[in-house]
Amino acid sequence: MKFVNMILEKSSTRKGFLILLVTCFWLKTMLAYFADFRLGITNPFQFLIVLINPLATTGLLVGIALYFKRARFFYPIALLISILNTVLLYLNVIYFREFTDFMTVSTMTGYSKVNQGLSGSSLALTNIHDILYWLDLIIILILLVLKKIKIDPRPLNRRIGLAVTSFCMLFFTINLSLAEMDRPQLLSRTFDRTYVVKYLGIDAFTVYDAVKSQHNNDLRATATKSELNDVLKFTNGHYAKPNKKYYGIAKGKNVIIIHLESFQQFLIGQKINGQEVTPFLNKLYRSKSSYAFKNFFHQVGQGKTSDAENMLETSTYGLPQGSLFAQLGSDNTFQAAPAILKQRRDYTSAVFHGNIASFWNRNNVYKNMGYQYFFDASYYDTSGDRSLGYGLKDKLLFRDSVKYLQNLQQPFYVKYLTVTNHFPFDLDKEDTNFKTTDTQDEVVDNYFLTAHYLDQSVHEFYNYLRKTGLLKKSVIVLYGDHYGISDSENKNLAKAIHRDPDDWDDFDNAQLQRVPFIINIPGRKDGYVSSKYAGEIDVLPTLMHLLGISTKRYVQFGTDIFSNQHDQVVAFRNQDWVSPTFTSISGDIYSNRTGQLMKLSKRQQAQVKVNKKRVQTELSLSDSLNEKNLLRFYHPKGFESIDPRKYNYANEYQKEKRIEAKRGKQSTSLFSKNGNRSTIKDYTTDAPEIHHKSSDTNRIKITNPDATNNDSSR
Ligand code: GP9
Ligand code: MN
Repeated sequence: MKFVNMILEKSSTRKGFLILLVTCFWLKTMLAYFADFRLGITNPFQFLIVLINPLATTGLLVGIALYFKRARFFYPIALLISILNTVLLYLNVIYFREFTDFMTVSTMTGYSKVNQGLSGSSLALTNIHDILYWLDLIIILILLVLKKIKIDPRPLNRRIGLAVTSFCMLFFTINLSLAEMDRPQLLSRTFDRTYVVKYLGIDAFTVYDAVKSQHNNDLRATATKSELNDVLKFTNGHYAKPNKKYYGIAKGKNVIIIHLESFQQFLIGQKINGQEVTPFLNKLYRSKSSYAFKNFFHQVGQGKTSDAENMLETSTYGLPQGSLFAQLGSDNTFQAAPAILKQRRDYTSAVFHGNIASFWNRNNVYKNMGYQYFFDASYYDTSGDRSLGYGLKDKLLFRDSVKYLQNLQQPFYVKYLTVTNHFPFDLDKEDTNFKTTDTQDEVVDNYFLTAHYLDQSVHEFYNYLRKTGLLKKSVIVLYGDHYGISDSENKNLAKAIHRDPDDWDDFDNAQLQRVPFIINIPGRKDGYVSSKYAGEIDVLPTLMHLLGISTKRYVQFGTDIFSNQHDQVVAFRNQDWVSPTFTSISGDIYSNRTGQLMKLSKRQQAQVKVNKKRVQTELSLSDSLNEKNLLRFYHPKGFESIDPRKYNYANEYQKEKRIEAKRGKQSTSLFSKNGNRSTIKDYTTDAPEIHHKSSDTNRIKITNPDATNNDSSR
């Protein structure tokens, strides 16, 4: 009682009243953080940041009341701000329960087509403890009415208002610096909305998102159709017509894209202590049924995996800063592979990925791309040692996806996003017995371990494909999305790959941006390793032509690699570029033959100028297309716009089963074709985890990848 009286007494001064409001809001935020959101706190430092992050913004907001002298303004304003702040917090709580994501400004204003905001179902999303979000305000109001908390008529000096505002701003700066220490480029890269909330709180996230979406909206509002014409002029002029020899050679086949996380070309054929690191992929690379490319480059920017996905599926570039998926993907118009294949050849599309759906904003982007199914971490048992930093281990991803893969209608277009071979390349001891390098650089040594593990994972999956007959009905596309070893570690890597570290320079760094690109069409006998220069931007037109689908009508920046008109100048996102002859780094031109800086002849100068101009034009037109969302003005023949509201990634398995049942004898799923028998027993894996008993199945326990903080380029 004494304690209560003390609080009542203290709260009867203006200062005490504000402290009471801030404390209550802090408590409610903690309730949301720990009972409702899943912020993925992975270390004590993050825990500390989470504890302090609501303070600066709440103080700043509630502190506005200090600028009002009269009690009849001061009190209502302080209360109103607290109520509004609670509304924002609570809406996010409800929203998170439904979408495992935070509300963006475009969702709130109804601008976004993807998330319809909260519908009639919101009542069902309430929880008994929700009363706690409101109880404090109700009690405070009652106490004010009953005059238990007394109105203090004495105004505070205006200087106190200024002092509080300045202090809160300083405190916010400290908060932001701590956040950047743990997660460099937090705001410029926008990996995941969860990150921003975790480090800066809901209020800061909302303001940040509002500024960003205002910027996007401005760009988009002023965009005109004529800007689209500039893009069309370029892409039409750049179009490379298909090579008859390859056009349609994979017609009607299933497409299986295997995204090899952080997998670089130098791994192919690499031996460590006499052992091949990736024996299976090496075989596939050289197989007579594969078209493989040894001068294929990744072209990602800060959006890393998501940029690679975007290029592969839309043949447009990522953005100069940040991730296109995260920044624009929720509201962008895409004319992407899943939609085109559905509309032109009735393909079913699906993504299998063992990380949470909100990472890189995939849950929203995939809808805009027309993906029909998205099997994210929630579809797998990711408990215990089944997952590592970025989610389910690869061997388990491939194996546990069979349950869903076998029920997809054929032909299908599916993408496997692997994760285990990701920085910092952690792997449990039980998952490997590969004897790796001893470079003293743990990152380099571990990289070979996880790459070896990935190789085995793909091998096991291939065995399954062969056993079930899927293999010969499919074209399998394998590619590395970007580097795993960053430039700062390349010198340590040099030793391991038998190169001289003292001789290492920017030219060598650029050459290491090669990643494998293998198109495996089982049954073909004319495969080869091509030395043509190409990049991720070229995959979509290449693949579509193999499937016998013309691409002339679409806006695509890449060109079919098999075409005689294929453009071999590969643009990097920072405007550097490589061609079969030159490598351009920050304007310096190296000879690919000698690896040395070149003195250019007149003719070479002219060629370099042409290449440079093309790279710059291409990147800037791609940016204008995406930043201004110009594809909304473009209606290629037969392309039906995607309405993301028609897509929903809940209950995917039931959805598959419903379609199977509806189609009955016409069902083309592997399961139906197999006499309604499961093919899971055709899957063999040596993954030790499947023999473990785990107590809590289907719980996402993925830790966020914050170990990456020692390298801001990741
Ligand atoms: C996360 C995975 C990794 O889901 O795709 O993304 P990255 O860090 O490589 O961009
Ligand atoms: Mn990646």
